[in-house]
Amino acid sequence: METTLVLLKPDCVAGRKVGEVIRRFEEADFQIRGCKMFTLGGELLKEHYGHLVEKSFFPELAAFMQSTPVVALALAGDHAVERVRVLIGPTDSKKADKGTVRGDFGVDVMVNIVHASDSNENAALELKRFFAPGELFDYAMRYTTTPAS
Ligand code: IDP
Ligand code: MG
Repeated sequence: METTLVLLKPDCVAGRKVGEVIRRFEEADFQIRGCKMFTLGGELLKEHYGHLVEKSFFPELAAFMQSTPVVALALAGDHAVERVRVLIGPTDSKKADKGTVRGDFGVDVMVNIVHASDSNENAALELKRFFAPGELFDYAMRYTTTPAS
């Protein structure tokens, strides 16, 4: 079992796709260990996208990422880091297959619905960045719903 960090970006929030995207993660057997909504502050954003701060598109990316609050999710599951990246598709929404989150809902390479950690090392750093220890939960799944027929 691994835990990975997902951010539902402003296009997801503004486009009212939060429920649909979380539904897909739950359907794929991921357990929500943490969930919170907040506006990304400038410093946090620079830390999170540290590999991109020197790029010419960074100001545009920052404006996009701060245009609405985002929703952070900590998702646990088997091979969570890799499986979530497969579910969301590649960075450029236009190159993402239909059936992936970005392929179905993303606009382009910047406006692409979700962030997800790309390695176990980054997942650990990003979970720490966005969740305080008391905001991540471990719980047993004792009660489940009956599947609708
Ligand atoms: P990832 O989100 O698939 O891991 P990264 O290369 O880490 O992709 O880039 C982080 C985010 O920065 C992307 O999800 C996207 O929103 C934005 N981004 C990446 N490349 C570009 C670009 O060429 N133009 C505009 N935005 C970009
Ligand atoms: Mg990345």
